[in-house]
Amino acid sequence: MAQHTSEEIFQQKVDNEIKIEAREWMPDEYRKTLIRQISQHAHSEVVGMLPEGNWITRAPNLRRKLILIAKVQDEAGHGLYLYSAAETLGITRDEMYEQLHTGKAKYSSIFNYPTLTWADIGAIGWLVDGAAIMNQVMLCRTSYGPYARAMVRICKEESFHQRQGYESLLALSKGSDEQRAMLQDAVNRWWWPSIMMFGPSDAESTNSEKSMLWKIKRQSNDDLRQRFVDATVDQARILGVTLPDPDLKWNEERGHYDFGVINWDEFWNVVKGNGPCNKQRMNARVKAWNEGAWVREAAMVFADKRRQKVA
Ligand code: FAQ
Repeated sequence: MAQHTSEEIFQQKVDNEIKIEAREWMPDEYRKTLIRQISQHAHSEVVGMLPEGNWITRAPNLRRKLILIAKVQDEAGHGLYLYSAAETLGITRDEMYEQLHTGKAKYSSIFNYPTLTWADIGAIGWLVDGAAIMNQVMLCRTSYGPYARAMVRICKEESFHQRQGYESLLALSKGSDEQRAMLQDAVNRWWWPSIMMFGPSDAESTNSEKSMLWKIKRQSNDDLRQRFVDATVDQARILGVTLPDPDLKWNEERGHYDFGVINWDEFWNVVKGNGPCNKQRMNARVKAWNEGAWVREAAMVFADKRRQKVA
């Protein structure tokens, strides 16, 4: 009988939709790319709290404030599930934070844009959470078990976030001329960065080939981006806003919307740390880490004391 290599057995499991679990053999590159993607995803959730947190004290009424607080807390929770999933692969949480704080690990480009008005909070829910779900639904079926299981709950919460964002924009769309203008301005600023969230084009994506083979990713960056555009155009119509792309039009032959050329220079500039808020975001995270040192220390002492008591 032919002997199978560990790599062949691993690939067969992936091909047969059997989840890979933490203690099983996996190629080093699979482990590495999962740590990279999951930790960057976790960092995105945590940094993603900053632009929204900025509006908690200024939400227009109590209901909106409660919803926003709950949403920001959800994002913290998503970060924690994801850090835990990454830890199962043999990296510590401190190492992941270190990578974020030193700029070695990326986080989503989208969170380097400012939230200038209340409408930006709705636009984040509608467009940013909308793009996030479009990308993340496939991750519920990703080949690595702990990541897939974390994503099930995250997607449920993200889809609620998307709907609350849309509902809050719908309220603005029925409001005064000023409110409608604020809504349009937010959509004008968030549309292109949301399209960019899906990452570079398939031709430029360095990780996709391996990630698709290993079923970490199941759909390409460009396919997901197209699905997002197709789904969003009708929603914009209902809101009564225009999308800031003169080339956006239905293509009967393709059965999809065509859209304009993405400004990839802007995307890479933001990814490399030169976006409007990169420095501000990183300073806020490093400050929170430094100022939280006493909490971590106190928690460790408390845990040690409890352990001693139990023993
Ligand atoms: N920003 O080869 P690919 C959220 C990097 S969570 C920055 O195509 P891959 C929730 C990429 O890392 C949003 N960098 O990479 C929320 C790679 O560099 P590396 C985050 C980006 O991994 C909502 C290089 O470019 N979601 O929004 C970006 O196969 C509201 C080449 O790219 C996830 O992380 C970008 N946009 O595909 C929170 C989902 N795109 O690492 C608060 C999980 C690409 O080799 C409020 N991640 N790069 O140095 C993924 O699905 C994938 O990692 C992609 C990128 C699709 C993001």
